Order: sequence, then structure tokens, then C-alpha cells
Amino acid sequence: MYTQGLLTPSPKSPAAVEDAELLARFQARIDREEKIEPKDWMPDQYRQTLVRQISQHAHSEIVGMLPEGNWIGRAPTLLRKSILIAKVQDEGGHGAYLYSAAETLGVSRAELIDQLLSGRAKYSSIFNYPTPTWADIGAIGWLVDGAAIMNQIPLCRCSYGPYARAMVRVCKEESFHQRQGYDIMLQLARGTPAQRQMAQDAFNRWWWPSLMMFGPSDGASQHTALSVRWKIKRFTNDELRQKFVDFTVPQAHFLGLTVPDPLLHLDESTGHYRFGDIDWSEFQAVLAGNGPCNRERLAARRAAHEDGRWVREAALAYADKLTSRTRSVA
Ligand code: BYC
Repeated sequence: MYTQGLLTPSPKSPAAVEDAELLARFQARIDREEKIEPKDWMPDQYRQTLVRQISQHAHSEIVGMLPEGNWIGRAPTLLRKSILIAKVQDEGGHGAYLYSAAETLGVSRAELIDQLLSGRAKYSSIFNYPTPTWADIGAIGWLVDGAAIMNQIPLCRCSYGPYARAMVRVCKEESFHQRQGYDIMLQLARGTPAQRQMAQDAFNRWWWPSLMMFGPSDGASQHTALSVRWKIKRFTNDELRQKFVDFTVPQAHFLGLTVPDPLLHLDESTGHYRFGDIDWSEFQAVLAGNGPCNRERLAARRAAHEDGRWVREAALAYADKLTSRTRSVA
């Protein structure tokens, strides 16, 4: 492929020499911490990596509205309901910024949505798990948004300008989301024995899938090396996962919850919590479309897309009307 050619330029062809020079200049800009902007020259593989990651991220935000949206009508108080509505709406907004950031790379939103609805695109594994109790909403906010912050704060320094800038606002909102989740867990943990049990059960359900959110271990991660070189990713998957564990375990202890991992222990010599093996077969099954809710999630997105068809058609008809009016005046 073109860019792979760039990465190992053949000295024979003049085009390859020119490409190698472009690539060297591009890497030098990255190394100087300059932001790459949409109209700047970039290797094809840099563009493709960003389209892949940003669109998967956008899809995750949109699909991520479903497990929590499921609880809007059943939130225990009016205050919790209004907070949850705001949170789910924020996630929709994050999806919209991210689709816009992906569009700056020359791909259309319609094409990306088609990839999601046809099942060709990936979105975060975490959103293929069910939310059977109110405590699951607390666990999502605390753990899933907590993991998201850990992963996304470094993305505010991503080398691609539009993605980095979108992440600044997303991260501010995610930290509010994380706090609201922790607050739900705190209230349940201080509640009746049944409420404490509900919190523990939800924690048991979400702990391991949250660790999987960070992606395959570094040895198995196909994209990390290049993404780190291009400063799209600032940390590897395992580095972020470890930071998350170190940050979250003391929060679990404060709640009085037990981390569902018999091998978890503090390594005094490094100050890091060591944890047991992740079940990667479960992760692979979810990625292959066989998680507990994959089919349900895609079916819900397809139905929402169909339900919204008349809105898109009306908006387009209105835009056409405005354009033809402007033309007839001119
Ligand atoms: N789930 O080489 P790797 C949110 C895929 S939204 C599914 O390590 P990379 C929130 C990966 O795509 C959270 N697939 O890849 C929303 C690749 O597949 P392809 C979403 C995964 O890109 C609502 C393959 O496995 N966050 O927080 O270097 C409510 C090999 O992986 C997953 C983002 O999207 C996974 N967990 O690293 C609440 C953040 N992990 O494309 C919260 C931006 C890996 O080769 N994304 N794969 O077919 C990233 O930081 C990186 O893309 C990842 C993966 C760390 C996720």
C-alpha cells in the first residue's frame, strides 16, 4: 500500500524519495508537537488510522446511549432522571463532534453510519452488556466513564488538531459523568443491605468488561506502535489499563466493595495493583458480534435510523427550498 511504501521507501524511485522526504517532514512536525490540520499533507495510513479510531469512537458514543437510555424512564427520583437525561444527551453530542472530526479527513457521515448499521464498523465492546438494575447505571458512570477519561485525557494531546480539540470538551463532560456514577454507587453503598448487594453485583458485572475497554494487551495490539509514533495515542493499552486499576481500586475500597478478582493485590515495590488475567476469549466473542447485547444494540440503532428518516428528508427538502429561493432572487 502507498503509505506502507512510505514507511519502507525504495531508494530507486524518485517518487519514493519525495515521499520519504514528505514523511520525514511530517514526522518532524509530530515530534515538535505541532498539530496536524485537515488541509496539511499527511500519510494515507495516518488518515486511515484516524478515520478508523475517530469513527469507532463516535459509534461508541452513539451506541453508548442505549444501555443508559434504557433507565431514563425508571430512574428512582426526578433529580436522577434529569441528570441521566442530560448525560445521555451529552453522549449524543460527543458522537456528533466526533463524526464532524472524522469528516475533516474526507469521509462522509452517511458512509460512517452505514458502516455502523451494516455491522462492518466496530464500537466499544463495553456497550454490549446489559443494565438489569439501577446500580448498573452507577457502575457505568463510575467505571465506564472513568475508563473513558483515562483513555481520552491523553487524546486531548493527540497530534490531529480537530480530534484533540473535540476531546477537550468531551473530557470535561465525562468527568461530570464519572462523578454522577460514583455518587449513585456511594448512595447505594451507604444504603440498605439489599442496596449494597445491588452495588456489588453491578460492580462484579462491569469490572472485567471495563478493563477490556482499553483494548488488547500490548503484545496483541496491531495499531499501538504506529499510533504512538504518530502521537495519536500517547500511552499503550496496558499502560492506561494499569493507571485505571490503580486509580479505581481505592475508590472501590472507599465504597466498601470487593473487587471481583482474587488475584488483585498491591505490589508494594512498584505501588501498582497487580490483577488477574483478563478473559480475552470473552473480548473476542464480543468483538465478533456475540456479546450479550450486540444484536439488540444494532437492531435499536437501525430502528432509530429508520424512525429518523422523515426528519432527514424534511431537513433536506427545506435546505433545497432555501437554495432554490436564493437562486431565484439572485
Ligand atoms: N472494543 O490495535 P488495537 C465512551 C479493536 S466511548 C471494540 O489496540 P487501537 C462512553 C480496535 O479497534 C468509548 N474494539 O487498536 C460513551 C482494533 O480493531 P480494527 C470509546 C476494540 O485503535 C458513552 C483491534 O481491536 N472510546 O467512553 O490502537 C457512555 C485491535 O486493537 C476495543 C474510544 O473509542 C474495544 N474495547 O486501540 C459512556 C477511544 N479495543 O480497527 C462512555 C478512542 C480495541 O483493527 N479509541 N478494539 O478492526 C482508542 O483509544 C483506541 O482505538 C483503542 C484501541 C484503545 C480503543
